[in-house]
Amino acid sequence: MRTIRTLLVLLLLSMACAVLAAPRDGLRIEQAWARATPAVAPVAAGYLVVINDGDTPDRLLRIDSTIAQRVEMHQTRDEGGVMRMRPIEGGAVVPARGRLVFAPGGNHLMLIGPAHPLVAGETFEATLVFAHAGSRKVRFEVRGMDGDAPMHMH
Ligand SMILES: [Cu+2]
Repeated sequence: MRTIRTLLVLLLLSMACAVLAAPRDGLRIEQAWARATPAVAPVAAGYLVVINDGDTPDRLLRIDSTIAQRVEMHQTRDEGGVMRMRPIEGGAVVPARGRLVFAPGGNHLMLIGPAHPLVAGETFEATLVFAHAGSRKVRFEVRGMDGDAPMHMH
């Protein structure tokens, strides 16, 4: 009897842990950061990774933030040897059991018309709007400019 009760408690505990550990609707947002800007900059670049632990794909529709006039999602494409950037139309897909990556050299977030210069060490908040998961608040960390970062041309 005692053994059964112990087993039952253990079972309930493990279930509780599973519920606590389960991320809400399977999306996790990591490595949200933006690059520091000079005193006057028309744009700034931001990055983040969305990890989908679920079995259904989702779509990042838009990003709202008071840090800039607007935030665009850009993809980088090789067009005849020239790397060009274009807005991602219709939202960015987060594959099932996969990830959507915005990282230097590839897809990135373009902060058009920053409200103020981005200074390393500061943070700002943004809201990611997903087709299925709804709105998620994310805090971006501003990191220093490094010299070897590719210049941003549009
Ligand atoms: Cu861009």
